[in-house]
Amino acid sequence: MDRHDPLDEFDYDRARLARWRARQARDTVLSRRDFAQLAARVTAAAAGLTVATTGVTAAPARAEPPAGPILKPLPPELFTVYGSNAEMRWESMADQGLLVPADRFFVRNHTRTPVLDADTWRLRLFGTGLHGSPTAQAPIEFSYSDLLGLPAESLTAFIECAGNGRSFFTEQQQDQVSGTAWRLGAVGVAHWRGVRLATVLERAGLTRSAVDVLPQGLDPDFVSGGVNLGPVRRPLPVAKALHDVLLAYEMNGRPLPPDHGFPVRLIVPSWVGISSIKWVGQIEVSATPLFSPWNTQFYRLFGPEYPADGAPVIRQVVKSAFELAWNARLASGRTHLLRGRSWSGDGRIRHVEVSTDGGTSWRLARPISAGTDRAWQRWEFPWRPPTPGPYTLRARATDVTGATQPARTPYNTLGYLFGAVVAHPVTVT
Ligand SMILES: Nc1nc2c(c(=O)[nH]1)N[C@H]1C(S)=C(S)[C@@H](COP(=O)(O)O)O[C@H]1N2
Ligand SMILES: [Mo]
Repeated sequence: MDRHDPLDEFDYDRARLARWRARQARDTVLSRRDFAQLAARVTAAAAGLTVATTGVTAAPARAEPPAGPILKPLPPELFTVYGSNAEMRWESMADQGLLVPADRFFVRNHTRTPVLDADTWRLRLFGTGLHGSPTAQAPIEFSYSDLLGLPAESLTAFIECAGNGRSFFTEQQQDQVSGTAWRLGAVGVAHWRGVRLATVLERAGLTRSAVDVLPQGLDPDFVSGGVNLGPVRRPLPVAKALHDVLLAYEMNGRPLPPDHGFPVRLIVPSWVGISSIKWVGQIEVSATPLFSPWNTQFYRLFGPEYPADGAPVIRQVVKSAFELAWNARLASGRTHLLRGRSWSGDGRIRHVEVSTDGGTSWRLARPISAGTDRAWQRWEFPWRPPTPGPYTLRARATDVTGATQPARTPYNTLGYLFGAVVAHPVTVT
């Protein structure tokens, strides 16, 4: 890369500022002065102005902010990048504990990561499901420090894109589907901390007639097929909203990184990733059901095996993955401790079986540590490959409801919820 390429420099500067800002927030729990200074720098940088502050590189004049859709570094050993999305490489979890560090957590952006200022950020609530039916023009507001002042709760949960595993519809079943061709890396477990959505809804004056809430992101509008569908938003029933949903401001003990929703995102445990709206700016609370393209047009199951108007996509299904590179090379004549993880949107994993012979015979994997309802189960499986050559490894989990990964997932046009056993190729040398 040419160090003096103004485009690269501009990208780098913006990403660096965003990271500096997140670190600053962590270290000082929001020093107002730093935020104000940084906000001035970011604004100036976005406008292409030169800022006379030490340590900040002069940015060239530009009409459009050119930052990439994802701000954090995406080294090829940690990620596979597809446009505005980045998939975690499973081999990068081989030396990790239960949690996925933020540096390798997958990113799914419909557009791009916005750089938001926690000082001026507000969560706005309105709608017919709140006492007095406040309007969008005169909403009930919570600032970032209001949220920090409310009782905090933590939970360890996975977020998984509904399209995780989509490429296997084509690769294993010859089904033609549309969407990002994820393998199994559009999932991650983190420790989230924030305020229960229930707490905020109650303080905002939730009525007993409320049925749906509609959280909406502050990222740019999503344009699909030339049609502007507006900000990313997806309705959530009040029952779920009150049950275990978090308005999270921390991920793994630090302020949310920009790419994962800074300053505040929803965490909707066990449900499809699209429910966990990042950069949430407003929540409509309604006494009548709400709709958005994200529950009518996308994130529905369409296909010959589903009703004409589609079936809803709500919870994630049972899945398993090996902590191995795709086409990993393993030495013959020694025992390898294969490791992996399994998870389900319906609760903890009961057991995991592994096959190293094309699915003919299966043996139980050994669980590593206790499973939890909303995270994944780690497991290991000793394997001594008999002779060199190509092999396929398979893992098949069963959850607490008795649901087991099938051999085939029914086809749906958008390729959601691929839960079938995945054949993971390796080469023994
Ligand atoms: N505002 C907003 N929220 C969003 C999205 C988005 O593009 N914009 N993507 C959703 C999707 S489809 C998924 S799978 C998760 C991904 O979360 P992550 O990027 O933190 O891994 O965020 C969800 N929340
Ligand atoms: Mo997603």
